[in-house]
Amino acid sequence: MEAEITKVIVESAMEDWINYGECDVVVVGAGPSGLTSARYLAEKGLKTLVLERRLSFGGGIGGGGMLFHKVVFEKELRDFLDDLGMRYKERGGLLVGDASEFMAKLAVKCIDAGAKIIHGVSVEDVIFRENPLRVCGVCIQWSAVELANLHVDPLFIKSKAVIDATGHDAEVLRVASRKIPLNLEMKGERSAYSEVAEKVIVEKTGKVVDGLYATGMAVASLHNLPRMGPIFGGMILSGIKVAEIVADDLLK
Ligand code: 48F
Repeated sequence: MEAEITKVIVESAMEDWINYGECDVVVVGAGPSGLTSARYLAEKGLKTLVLERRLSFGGGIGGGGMLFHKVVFEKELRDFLDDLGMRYKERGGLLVGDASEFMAKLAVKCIDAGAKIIHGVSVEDVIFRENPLRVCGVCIQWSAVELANLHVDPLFIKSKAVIDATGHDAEVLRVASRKIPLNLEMKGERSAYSEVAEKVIVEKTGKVVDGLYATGMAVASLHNLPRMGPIFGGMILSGIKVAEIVADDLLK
């Protein structure tokens, strides 16, 4: 039986890798903005792959606020949370719920919509072409290799769109800004100003260059926007917005 276990796992995994070697959208990071964007893209019928460095979902959700296991939302998020099946209470003009429930339900919606999520894989670079300049995929590596600091060449995924949903570090934008003539200046995020941050992060969400898009805190790092702490309305609305922009570009 052991031989069969190995064969079935390796064969099935290889089928996925071959199938997703070319896809419509690669979402880098399974935090709130990445899971939300992937869900909406998959719902629109786009072949969507989420690559997540860690072996878990949710990015910054799981830590709640300073490890208190709760996250908050603006009241405008009520319909979104109801659709998610998320339980919450209204308190102090905000909605509050369990971080664990939020990340689990975001992930379930994303997977049920048809997005493929693969854990333990890190995006270390992008693929680009010139004339016209565009991003057309990512270079990937096992996170274990990255953590072990081994010198191992990456493999590649071709895609029509890449979304940086890597959070505060904006890793995809950062590597692209160093290696591609994009004239991108990564200014880094600013100190906390929650109510402003929640709005401008959504306003500034969108395309960076053909084939490359940003959502969530990566947008704050790119545009020098303030941070907001453990309130998640902006992350969700940013994920929905980037999905609309990418779908408009790919389905037109
Ligand atoms: O950090 P993260 O939750 O990003 P987000 O969607 O949400 C930010 C909030 O959690 C919070 C906040 C606002 O409320 O301030 O911090 O913008 O999720 C980012 C995910 O991307 C993964 C990382 O492990 C995390 O799960 N990630 C980061 N870099 C890479 C990556 C990479 N190079 N390759 C693959 N995954």
